[in-house]
Amino acid sequence: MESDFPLRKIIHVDMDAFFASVEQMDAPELKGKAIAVGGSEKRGVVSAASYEARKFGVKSAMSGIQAKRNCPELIFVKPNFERYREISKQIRKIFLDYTDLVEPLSLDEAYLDVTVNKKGNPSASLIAEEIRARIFKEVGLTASAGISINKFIAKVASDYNKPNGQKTVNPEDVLVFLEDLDVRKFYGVGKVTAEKMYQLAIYTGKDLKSKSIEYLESHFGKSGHYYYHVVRGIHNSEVRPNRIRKSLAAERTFSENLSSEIFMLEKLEHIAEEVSKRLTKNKVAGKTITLKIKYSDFTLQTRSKTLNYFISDAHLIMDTVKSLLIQEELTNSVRLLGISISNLNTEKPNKKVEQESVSVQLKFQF
Ligand code: DCP
Ligand code: CA
Ligand code: CA
Repeated sequence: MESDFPLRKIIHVDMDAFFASVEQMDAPELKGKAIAVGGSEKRGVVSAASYEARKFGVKSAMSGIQAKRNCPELIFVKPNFERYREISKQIRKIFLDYTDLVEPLSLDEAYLDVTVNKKGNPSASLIAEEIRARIFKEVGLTASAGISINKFIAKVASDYNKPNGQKTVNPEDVLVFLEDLDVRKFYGVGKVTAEKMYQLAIYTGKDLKSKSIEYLESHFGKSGHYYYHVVRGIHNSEVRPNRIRKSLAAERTFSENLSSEIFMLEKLEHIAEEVSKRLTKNKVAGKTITLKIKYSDFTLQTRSKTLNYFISDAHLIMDTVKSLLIQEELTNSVRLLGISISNLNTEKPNKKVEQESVSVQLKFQF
């Protein structure tokens, strides 16, 4: 193991079937039942599926219609984000009893650096046990955890014994663990990249490790550099608490691909309103508007425009989004649209973006 840097003890905690488990906890008649949060049997997309529903192949991002087809007894429940945020705060409070180095990745998961911790407990595995037991007792939900020397391995390991389990990858086991790992399980390797790797006969960490950094960079660009290192157990990214928000975004995946720009504009208006609402809530405004388009073949395109003034109003956001949408013809039908706003007025002004500028980038999702 190459270790020119001190070994850290990182825990990744991730709640099990988060939205679905919350709904089952709050409505006991849903316990033990196949439920889907979000979508309906006629339209929309499933956000979360209970473990009972997963047995029938119901998954997040699946259309409601398909989900009902797979599982006729499926019960659809409306999401209640306020409630998920409340629970997210409760679990974060538990984490903070152990360390201040807590980096939330989303509402239901976070990295914790417990190398030095408030309990003086040298065992990260025991801390993870304790945290999971407290989440169960104090919140009423189960969580899973991964424990290892860096964020990447901890994240991958938290899925290993899911649900309600944990997995520790000790320093001496890191290299073997990574070699045996299917590249589809690598954090940062999406569906498209995984397919590309499979086509290059890269199926496992071991295959990945046999490739030179030049080879990986030539096929995967900057990410190649990342893959080359993480597979060798090198991932120095620190656990960063209270990351200062650099952007705000909202997006929607559609159950049917869209090809008409009129329909897209209608969807984008809702997304712009959501972004605007969140900007207002956070008392910020931004200058750079980015339109994200994921095509039906999973390629991802982003188009951005930087204004020379800050905006937060939904109509103003939409004006820019419209110009970005018509800027260039769409190459395919669209499965996801998103809007993000960055260059927020909470940041120090950046000289480079003071000018109005437009940029287009085409890349694969990873
Ligand atoms: N979510 C969503 N849309 C998606 C994926 C997830 O709205 N495409 C929401 C619902 C999930 C929550 O985020 O409950 C957490 O996502 P996870 O990927 O962690 O999935 P779950 O917690 O539902 O399941 P798991 O037990 O596999 O972690
Ligand atoms: Ca989860
Ligand atoms: Ca998660």
